[in-house]
Amino acid sequence: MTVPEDFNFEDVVKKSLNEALRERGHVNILIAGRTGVGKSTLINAVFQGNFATTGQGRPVSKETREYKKEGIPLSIFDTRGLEMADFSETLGELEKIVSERARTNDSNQHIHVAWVCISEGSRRVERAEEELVKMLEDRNIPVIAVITKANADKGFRTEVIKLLPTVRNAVRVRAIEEELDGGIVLPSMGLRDLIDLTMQVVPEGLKRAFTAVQKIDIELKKTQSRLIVTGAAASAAGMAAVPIPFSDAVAIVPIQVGMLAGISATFGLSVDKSFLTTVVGSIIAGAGGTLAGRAIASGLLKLIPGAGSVAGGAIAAGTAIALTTTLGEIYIKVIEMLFTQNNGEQPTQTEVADAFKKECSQLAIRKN
Ligand SMILES: Nc1nc2c(ncn2[C@@H]2O[C@H](COP(=O)(O)OP(=O)(O)O)[C@@H](O)[C@H]2O)c(=O)[nH]1
Ligand SMILES: [Mg+2]
Repeated sequence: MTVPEDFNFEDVVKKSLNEALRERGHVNILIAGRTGVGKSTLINAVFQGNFATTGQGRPVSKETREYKKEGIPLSIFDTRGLEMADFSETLGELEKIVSERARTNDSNQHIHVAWVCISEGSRRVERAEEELVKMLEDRNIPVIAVITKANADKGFRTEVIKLLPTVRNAVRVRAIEEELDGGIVLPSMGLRDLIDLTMQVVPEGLKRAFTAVQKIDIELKKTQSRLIVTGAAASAAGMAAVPIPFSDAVAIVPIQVGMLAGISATFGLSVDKSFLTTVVGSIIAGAGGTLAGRAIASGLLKLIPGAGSVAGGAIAAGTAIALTTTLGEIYIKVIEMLFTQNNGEQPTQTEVADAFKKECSQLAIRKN
Protein backbone atom coordinates (compact mmCIF):
# COMPACT_ATOMS: atom_id res chain seq x y z
CA MET A 1 0.00 0.00 0.00
CA THR A 2 1.58 3.21 -1.08
CA VAL A 3 0.69 6.85 -1.06
CA PRO A 4 0.97 8.55 -4.46
CA GLU A 5 4.30 10.24 -4.71
CA ASP A 6 2.86 13.64 -5.48
CA PHE A 7 0.70 13.52 -2.38
CA ASN A 8 1.94 15.82 0.32
CA PHE A 9 0.01 16.06 3.55
CA GLU A 10 1.41 19.48 4.36
CA ASP A 11 0.20 20.77 1.04
CA VAL A 12 -3.28 19.38 1.65
CA VAL A 13 -3.46 21.12 5.03
CA LYS A 14 -2.16 24.37 3.63
CA LYS A 15 -4.56 24.36 0.68
CA SER A 16 -7.56 23.41 2.83
CA LEU A 17 -6.75 26.18 5.22
CA ASN A 18 -6.32 28.85 2.57
CA GLU A 19 -9.53 27.81 0.89
CA ALA A 20 -11.53 27.77 4.14
CA LEU A 21 -10.32 31.25 5.02
CA ARG A 22 -10.90 32.58 1.51
CA GLU A 23 -14.43 31.14 1.40
CA ARG A 24 -15.20 32.63 4.78
CA GLY A 25 -14.23 36.18 3.82
CA HIS A 26 -14.14 39.25 6.05
CA VAL A 27 -17.22 41.11 7.26
CA ASN A 28 -17.31 44.88 7.89
CA ILE A 29 -19.90 46.36 10.21
CA LEU A 30 -20.51 50.04 10.83
CA ILE A 31 -21.74 50.86 14.33
CA ALA A 32 -22.77 54.47 14.76
CA GLY A 33 -24.37 56.45 17.52
CA ARG A 34 -23.94 59.23 19.98
CA THR A 35 -21.23 58.91 22.61
CA GLY A 36 -22.48 56.92 25.57
CA VAL A 37 -25.38 55.10 23.85
CA GLY A 38 -23.67 51.77 24.54
CA LYS A 39 -21.81 50.93 21.32
CA SER A 40 -18.70 49.54 22.98
CA THR A 41 -20.77 47.54 25.45
CA LEU A 42 -22.84 46.09 22.61
CA ILE A 43 -19.76 45.20 20.58
CA ASN A 44 -18.23 43.31 23.50
CA ALA A 45 -21.50 41.53 24.24
CA VAL A 46 -22.03 40.34 20.68
CA PHE A 47 -18.65 39.68 19.07
CA GLN A 48 -15.82 37.35 19.89
CA GLY A 49 -12.62 38.69 21.34
CA ASN A 50 -13.52 41.75 23.43
CA PHE A 51 -13.05 44.03 20.47
CA ALA A 52 -13.99 47.32 22.02
CA THR A 53 -11.81 47.06 25.12
CA THR A 54 -8.60 46.19 23.34
CA GLY A 55 -6.87 49.35 22.26
CA GLN A 56 -8.13 52.46 20.61
CA GLY A 57 -8.66 51.14 17.12
CA ARG A 58 -7.22 52.69 14.00
CA PRO A 59 -8.57 56.16 13.18
CA VAL A 60 -10.00 56.19 9.64
CA SER A 61 -11.50 59.66 10.01
CA LYS A 62 -11.92 62.17 12.79
CA GLU A 63 -14.87 60.38 14.36
CA THR A 64 -14.57 56.86 12.99
CA ARG A 65 -12.23 54.14 14.18
CA GLU A 66 -11.67 50.71 12.75
CA TYR A 67 -11.29 47.84 15.17
CA LYS A 68 -9.96 44.48 14.06
CA LYS A 69 -8.12 41.57 15.55
CA GLU A 70 -5.73 38.96 14.19
CA GLY A 71 -7.55 35.73 13.38
CA ILE A 72 -11.08 37.21 13.55
CA PRO A 73 -12.66 38.03 10.16
CA LEU A 74 -14.36 41.22 11.33
CA SER A 75 -13.77 44.95 11.12
CA ILE A 76 -15.94 47.22 13.19
CA PHE A 77 -16.19 50.85 12.18
CA ASP A 78 -17.21 52.74 15.27
CA THR A 79 -18.58 56.19 14.48
CA ARG A 80 -19.21 58.57 17.35
CA GLY A 81 -19.92 62.23 17.58
CA LEU A 82 -23.43 62.30 16.10
CA GLU A 83 -24.42 64.57 18.98
CA MET A 84 -22.03 67.28 17.88
CA ALA A 85 -23.14 70.48 16.19
CA ASP A 86 -20.93 69.76 13.17
CA PHE A 87 -22.25 66.22 12.67
CA SER A 88 -22.50 66.89 8.94
CA GLU A 89 -18.70 66.88 8.81
CA THR A 90 -18.73 63.45 10.50
CA LEU A 91 -21.30 62.25 7.95
CA GLY A 92 -19.29 63.61 5.04
CA GLU A 93 -16.18 61.78 6.16
CA LEU A 94 -18.15 58.62 6.70
CA GLU A 95 -19.71 58.88 3.27
CA LYS A 96 -16.24 59.09 1.76
CA ILE A 97 -15.12 55.92 3.52
CA VAL A 98 -18.27 54.04 2.52
CA SER A 99 -18.09 55.12 -1.13
CA GLU A 100 -14.38 54.42 -1.53
CA ARG A 101 -14.87 50.93 -0.20
CA ALA A 102 -17.93 50.33 -2.37
CA ARG A 103 -15.86 51.06 -5.48
CA THR A 104 -13.38 48.20 -4.94
CA ASN A 105 -14.06 44.84 -6.56
CA ASP A 106 -13.10 43.01 -3.41
CA SER A 107 -16.33 42.46 -1.51
CA ASN A 108 -14.32 41.85 1.66
CA GLN A 109 -13.67 45.60 1.65
CA HIS A 110 -17.28 46.78 1.42
CA ILE A 111 -19.27 47.95 4.42
CA HIS A 112 -21.87 45.20 4.67
CA VAL A 113 -24.32 46.36 7.29
CA ALA A 114 -24.81 49.26 9.68
CA TRP A 115 -26.20 49.36 13.19
CA VAL A 116 -27.40 52.83 14.08
CA CYS A 117 -27.67 52.96 17.86
CA ILE A 118 -30.16 55.17 19.67
CA SER A 119 -30.62 54.95 23.40
CA GLU A 120 -34.15 54.22 24.55
CA GLY A 121 -33.81 56.61 27.46
CA SER A 122 -33.18 59.55 25.12
CA ARG A 123 -36.65 59.15 23.56
CA ARG A 124 -35.38 61.12 20.60
CA VAL A 125 -34.30 60.54 17.04
CA GLU A 126 -32.13 63.46 15.95
CA ARG A 127 -31.52 64.85 12.51
CA ALA A 128 -28.01 63.38 12.58
CA GLU A 129 -29.47 59.88 12.77
CA GLU A 130 -32.03 60.55 10.05
CA GLU A 131 -29.39 61.85 7.68
CA LEU A 132 -26.99 59.05 8.52
CA VAL A 133 -29.62 56.39 7.80
CA LYS A 134 -30.56 58.08 4.55
CA MET A 135 -26.93 58.34 3.43
CA LEU A 136 -26.34 54.65 4.13
CA GLU A 137 -29.52 53.39 2.50
CA ASP A 138 -28.78 55.56 -0.56
CA ARG A 139 -25.54 53.62 -0.85
CA ASN A 140 -27.32 50.28 -0.50
CA ILE A 141 -26.02 49.56 2.94
CA PRO A 142 -28.70 47.81 4.99
CA VAL A 143 -29.34 49.60 8.27
CA ILE A 144 -30.72 48.14 11.46
CA ALA A 145 -31.78 50.59 14.15
CA VAL A 146 -30.60 49.39 17.54
CA ILE A 147 -32.49 50.81 20.48
CA THR A 148 -29.95 50.50 23.27
CA LYS A 149 -30.26 50.21 27.06
CA ALA A 150 -33.84 49.11 26.58
CA ASN A 151 -36.01 48.90 29.65
CA ALA A 152 -39.27 50.69 28.88
CA ASP A 153 -40.48 50.96 25.28
CA LYS A 154 -43.42 53.32 25.77
CA GLY A 155 -43.96 53.41 22.02
CA PHE A 156 -40.43 54.51 21.22
CA ARG A 157 -39.70 51.66 18.79
CA THR A 158 -42.73 52.59 16.69
CA GLU A 159 -41.53 56.17 16.73
CA VAL A 160 -38.06 55.13 15.55
CA ILE A 161 -39.50 53.17 12.62
CA LYS A 162 -41.70 56.10 11.71
CA LEU A 163 -38.83 58.57 11.71
CA LEU A 164 -36.37 56.19 10.05
CA PRO A 165 -38.65 54.46 7.53
CA THR A 166 -35.85 52.91 5.45
CA VAL A 167 -34.30 50.84 8.24
CA ARG A 168 -34.72 47.08 7.80
CA ASN A 169 -35.87 46.77 11.36
CA ALA A 170 -35.54 48.26 14.83
CA VAL A 171 -34.45 46.03 17.70
CA ARG A 172 -34.64 46.81 21.39
CA VAL A 173 -31.45 45.62 23.04
CA ARG A 174 -30.14 45.41 26.57
CA ALA A 175 -26.49 44.49 26.13
CA ILE A 176 -25.76 43.89 29.80
CA GLU A 177 -27.97 42.88 32.67
CA GLU A 178 -29.31 45.68 34.76
CA GLU A 179 -29.85 45.67 38.49
CA LEU A 180 -32.81 47.70 39.65
CA ASP A 181 -33.28 49.18 43.11
CA GLY A 182 -34.45 46.38 45.35
CA GLY A 183 -32.18 43.79 43.78
CA ILE A 184 -34.30 42.84 40.80
CA VAL A 185 -32.05 41.95 37.87
CA LEU A 186 -33.17 42.47 34.28
CA PRO A 187 -31.30 40.03 32.05
CA SER A 188 -29.76 41.06 28.74
CA MET A 189 -32.22 40.99 25.84
CA GLY A 190 -32.61 41.43 22.10
CA LEU A 191 -29.12 40.27 21.18
CA ARG A 192 -30.23 37.11 19.40
CA ASP A 193 -32.81 39.07 17.40
CA LEU A 194 -30.12 41.52 16.39
CA ILE A 195 -27.90 38.67 15.19
CA ASP A 196 -30.74 36.95 13.31
CA LEU A 197 -31.80 40.17 11.57
CA THR A 198 -28.23 41.05 10.67
CA MET A 199 -27.60 37.55 9.33
CA GLN A 200 -30.57 38.07 6.98
CA VAL A 201 -29.08 41.21 5.42
CA VAL A 202 -25.40 40.23 5.30
CA PRO A 203 -24.44 39.34 1.69
CA GLU A 204 -24.60 35.63 0.89
CA GLY A 205 -20.83 35.23 0.54
CA LEU A 206 -20.17 36.71 3.97
CA LYS A 207 -22.70 34.83 6.07
CA ARG A 208 -19.96 32.43 7.11
CA ALA A 209 -17.75 35.26 8.36
CA PHE A 210 -20.62 36.83 10.28
CA THR A 211 -21.53 33.45 11.76
CA ALA A 212 -17.94 33.06 12.90
CA VAL A 213 -17.48 36.44 14.57
CA GLN A 214 -20.70 36.59 16.59
CA LYS A 215 -20.84 34.74 19.90
CA ILE A 216 -24.58 34.93 20.64
CA ASP A 217 -26.08 32.26 18.41
CA ILE A 218 -24.09 29.03 18.56
CA GLU A 219 -26.91 27.17 16.83
CA LEU A 220 -26.19 29.34 13.79
CA LYS A 221 -22.58 28.17 13.76
CA LYS A 222 -23.86 24.61 13.84
CA THR A 223 -26.38 25.08 11.02
CA GLN A 224 -23.81 26.73 8.77
CA SER A 225 -21.24 24.02 9.54
CA ARG A 226 -23.70 21.28 8.64
CA LEU A 227 -23.92 22.75 5.15
CA ILE A 228 -20.19 22.17 4.87
CA VAL A 229 -20.56 18.56 6.00
CA THR A 230 -23.31 17.95 3.44
CA GLY A 231 -21.09 19.41 0.72
CA ALA A 232 -18.12 17.30 1.76
CA ALA A 233 -20.24 14.14 1.83
CA ALA A 234 -21.47 14.91 -1.68
CA SER A 235 -17.89 15.36 -2.87
CA ALA A 236 -16.93 12.08 -1.25
CA ALA A 237 -19.84 10.46 -3.07
CA GLY A 238 -18.57 11.75 -6.38
CA MET A 239 -15.13 10.47 -5.56
CA ALA A 240 -16.26 7.03 -4.51
CA ALA A 241 -18.74 5.95 -7.17
CA VAL A 242 -17.08 2.55 -7.13
CA PRO A 243 -15.56 0.70 -4.18
CA ILE A 244 -12.21 2.29 -3.58
CA PRO A 245 -9.14 0.35 -2.57
CA PHE A 246 -7.76 1.36 0.77
CA SER A 247 -4.76 2.94 -0.85
CA ASP A 248 -6.99 5.12 -3.02
CA ALA A 249 -8.88 6.35 0.00
CA VAL A 250 -6.20 8.99 -0.09
CA ALA A 251 -8.44 10.81 -2.57
CA ILE A 252 -10.92 11.49 0.21
CA VAL A 253 -8.36 13.01 2.53
CA PRO A 254 -8.40 16.50 1.07
CA ILE A 255 -12.20 16.51 1.27
CA GLN A 256 -12.15 15.57 4.92
CA VAL A 257 -9.36 17.94 5.87
CA GLY A 258 -11.13 20.69 3.93
CA MET A 259 -14.33 19.93 5.82
CA LEU A 260 -12.60 20.19 9.19
CA ALA A 261 -10.96 23.45 8.13
CA GLY A 262 -14.30 24.84 6.94
CA ILE A 263 -16.11 23.93 10.16
CA SER A 264 -13.30 25.44 12.24
CA ALA A 265 -13.44 28.65 10.25
CA THR A 266 -17.24 28.84 10.46
CA PHE A 267 -17.25 28.45 14.22
CA GLY A 268 -14.69 31.23 14.45
CA LEU A 269 -11.68 29.28 15.59
CA SER A 270 -8.38 30.94 14.74
CA VAL A 271 -7.16 28.14 12.52
CA ASP A 272 -3.60 27.69 11.41
CA LYS A 273 -1.56 24.87 9.91
CA SER A 274 -0.35 23.39 13.15
CA PHE A 275 -3.86 23.42 14.60
CA LEU A 276 -5.37 21.64 11.63
CA THR A 277 -2.57 19.08 11.64
CA THR A 278 -3.18 18.47 15.35
CA VAL A 279 -6.92 18.05 14.87
CA VAL A 280 -6.44 15.58 12.04
CA GLY A 281 -3.83 13.83 14.14
CA SER A 282 -6.26 13.50 17.03
CA ILE A 283 -8.62 11.38 14.92
CA ILE A 284 -5.90 8.94 14.22
CA ALA A 285 -4.82 8.78 17.83
CA GLY A 286 -8.41 8.51 19.08
CA ALA A 287 -10.14 6.15 16.71
CA GLY A 288 -7.36 4.62 14.66
CA GLY A 289 -7.29 1.41 16.64
CA THR A 290 -10.69 0.04 15.69
CA LEU A 291 -12.31 -0.97 12.43
CA ALA A 292 -14.60 2.07 12.31
CA GLY A 293 -11.78 4.28 13.42
CA ARG A 294 -9.47 2.79 10.84
CA ALA A 295 -11.98 3.41 8.13
CA ILE A 296 -12.45 7.02 9.17
CA ALA A 297 -8.73 7.45 9.32
CA SER A 298 -8.00 5.25 6.33
CA GLY A 299 -7.14 8.07 4.06
CA LEU A 300 -5.57 10.21 6.69
CA LEU A 301 -3.57 7.69 8.63
CA LYS A 302 -0.65 6.96 6.41
CA LEU A 303 -0.09 10.59 5.68
CA ILE A 304 0.71 11.62 9.17
CA PRO A 305 4.45 11.33 9.58
CA GLY A 306 5.22 8.32 11.71
CA ALA A 307 1.65 7.02 11.94
CA GLY A 308 2.50 3.63 10.47
CA SER A 309 0.57 1.43 8.05
CA VAL A 310 -3.02 0.29 7.86
CA ALA A 311 -4.55 -3.11 7.16
CA GLY A 312 -5.63 -3.84 3.58
CA GLY A 313 -9.14 -4.05 2.17
CA ALA A 314 -11.46 -1.66 0.38
CA ILE A 315 -14.03 0.86 1.49
CA ALA A 316 -17.27 1.23 -0.41
CA ALA A 317 -18.64 4.50 -1.71
CA GLY A 318 -21.46 4.57 0.81
CA THR A 319 -19.04 3.93 3.62
CA ALA A 320 -16.86 6.81 2.53
CA ILE A 321 -19.85 9.14 2.57
CA ALA A 322 -21.11 7.90 5.92
CA LEU A 323 -17.69 8.24 7.46
CA THR A 324 -17.19 11.73 6.15
CA THR A 325 -20.55 12.73 7.63
CA THR A 326 -19.80 11.06 10.94
CA LEU A 327 -16.44 12.75 11.16
CA GLY A 328 -17.99 16.16 10.48
CA GLU A 329 -20.83 15.63 12.97
CA ILE A 330 -18.45 14.59 15.73
CA TYR A 331 -16.27 17.60 15.14
CA ILE A 332 -19.28 19.94 15.20
CA LYS A 333 -20.56 18.36 18.40
CA VAL A 334 -17.20 18.79 20.09
CA ILE A 335 -16.62 22.43 19.22
CA GLU A 336 -20.24 23.35 19.84
CA MET A 337 -19.84 22.00 23.37
CA LEU A 338 -16.60 23.91 23.93
CA PHE A 339 -17.94 27.20 22.57
CA THR A 340 -21.06 26.86 24.71
CA GLN A 341 -18.99 26.20 27.85
CA ASN A 342 -16.90 29.23 27.00
CA ASN A 343 -19.86 31.63 26.54
CA GLY A 344 -19.26 31.79 22.81
CA GLU A 345 -15.58 32.64 23.02
CA GLN A 346 -12.97 30.48 21.31
CA PRO A 347 -11.67 27.43 23.13
CA THR A 348 -7.92 26.83 22.89
CA GLN A 349 -6.45 24.59 20.21
CA THR A 350 -5.47 22.04 22.84
CA GLU A 351 -9.00 21.94 24.25
CA VAL A 352 -10.38 21.23 20.79
CA ALA A 353 -7.82 18.55 19.98
CA ASP A 354 -8.24 16.80 23.34
CA ALA A 355 -12.04 16.79 23.25
CA PHE A 356 -12.11 15.63 19.64
CA LYS A 357 -9.71 12.81 20.40
CA LYS A 358 -11.82 11.73 23.36
CA GLU A 359 -15.05 11.80 21.34
CA CYS A 360 -13.49 9.79 18.51
CA SER A 361 -12.27 7.12 20.89
CA GLN A 362 -15.73 6.87 22.48
CA LEU A 363 -17.17 6.33 19.04
CA ALA A 364 -14.64 3.58 18.52
CA ILE A 365 -15.76 1.90 21.74
CA ARG A 366 -19.43 2.09 20.77
CA LYS A 367 -18.71 0.54 17.37
CA ASN A 368 -16.96 -2.37 19.09
N1 LIG B 1 -28.19 49.59 31.93
C1 LIG B 1 -27.49 49.49 30.81
N2 LIG B 1 -26.35 50.19 30.66
C2 LIG B 1 -25.65 50.08 29.53
C3 LIG B 1 -26.09 49.25 28.46
N3 LIG B 1 -25.22 49.36 27.45
C4 LIG B 1 -24.26 50.22 27.87
N4 LIG B 1 -24.52 50.65 29.12
C5 LIG B 1 -23.70 51.60 29.91
O1 LIG B 1 -23.68 52.85 29.25
C6 LIG B 1 -22.40 53.47 29.41
C7 LIG B 1 -21.82 53.86 28.04
O2 LIG B 1 -21.59 52.68 27.29
P1 LIG B 1 -20.50 52.59 26.15
O3 LIG B 1 -20.60 51.21 25.63
O4 LIG B 1 -19.17 53.02 26.62
O5 LIG B 1 -21.05 53.64 25.10
P2 LIG B 1 -20.37 54.15 23.73
O6 LIG B 1 -19.81 55.50 24.03
O7 LIG B 1 -21.50 54.23 22.77
O8 LIG B 1 -19.33 53.17 23.32
C8 LIG B 1 -21.54 52.48 30.17
O9 LIG B 1 -21.52 52.84 31.52
C9 LIG B 1 -22.27 51.18 30.01
O10 LIG B 1 -22.05 50.29 31.07
C10 LIG B 1 -27.33 48.51 28.64
O11 LIG B 1 -27.78 47.76 27.78
N5 LIG B 1 -27.98 48.67 29.82
MG1 LIG C 1 -17.30 53.49 22.81
